[in-house]
Amino acid sequence: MTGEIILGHALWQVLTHGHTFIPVSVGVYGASESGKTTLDQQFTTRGEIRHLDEEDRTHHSKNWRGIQTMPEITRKRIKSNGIKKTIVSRDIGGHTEYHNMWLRDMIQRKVSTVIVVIDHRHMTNIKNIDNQLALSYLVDSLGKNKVPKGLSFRAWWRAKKYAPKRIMILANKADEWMDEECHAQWEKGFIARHKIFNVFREDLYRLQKMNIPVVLDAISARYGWNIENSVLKGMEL
Ligand SMILES: Nc1nc2c(ncn2[C@@H]2O[C@H](COP(=O)(O)OP(=O)(O)O)[C@@H](O)[C@H]2O)c(=O)[nH]1
Ligand SMILES: [Mg+2]
Repeated sequence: MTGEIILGHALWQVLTHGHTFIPVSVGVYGASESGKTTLDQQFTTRGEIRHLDEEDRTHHSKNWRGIQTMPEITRKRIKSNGIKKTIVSRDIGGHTEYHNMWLRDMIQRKVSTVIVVIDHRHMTNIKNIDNQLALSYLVDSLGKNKVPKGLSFRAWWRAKKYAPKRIMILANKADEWMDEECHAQWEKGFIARHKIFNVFREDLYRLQKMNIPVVLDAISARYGWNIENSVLKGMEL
């Protein structure tokens, strides 16, 4: 009797919310210290995330063939304004020696949504181009259909045709760089025009040419501001 009720309930869940349980493969990439690990923890835990120090930076060891071992994949439920989704991602480091892991992750898991986490370091120091390098690595690789090391034969085959469905560029640490005027701009839906994104415009046009839609938004991973909302909104594209 109760069994039937439970089964009935499960069936009802699948029929009404089926799509929310189909996990979306999300790839989170970006320069070291832009806030990828904090974002990963925000998806899992929510609330204020403790400050992460140098010893918390994400690193990966190599196997006997000299290929870095991928971290575990984790599943997270996100919701905003009544929309729910399950996302699957893993937390990869941002140092340049890990850039090829981003590409491998994208192709291996057929990532449909790429999130590039940037911060405001290029505004506080125009000589710092970490954020620009991270994005152009991805754009270059997609443009050339670059095949990373360490793929299985099947994934290698797929690599030549792979492209994500959308790319989201999330300007993190908004608690530090967003002022009143900018917040008003964000509320009106014009955050894409903010100067924090100016250095990326060339790469954004390149993505447009590849028919990959790009969404720009501001977040604060550490304080949990506009996280789930921006990601779910971006996925509608
Ligand atoms: N102010 C502020 N700091 C943040 C935010 N997100 C991350 N951080 C800090 O930025 C540093 C790097 O974060 P981490 O998540 O380790 O970056 P990762 O190297 O990209 O994984 C840490 O000191 C975090 O506490 C944010 O939204 N606001
Ligand atoms: Mg990290």
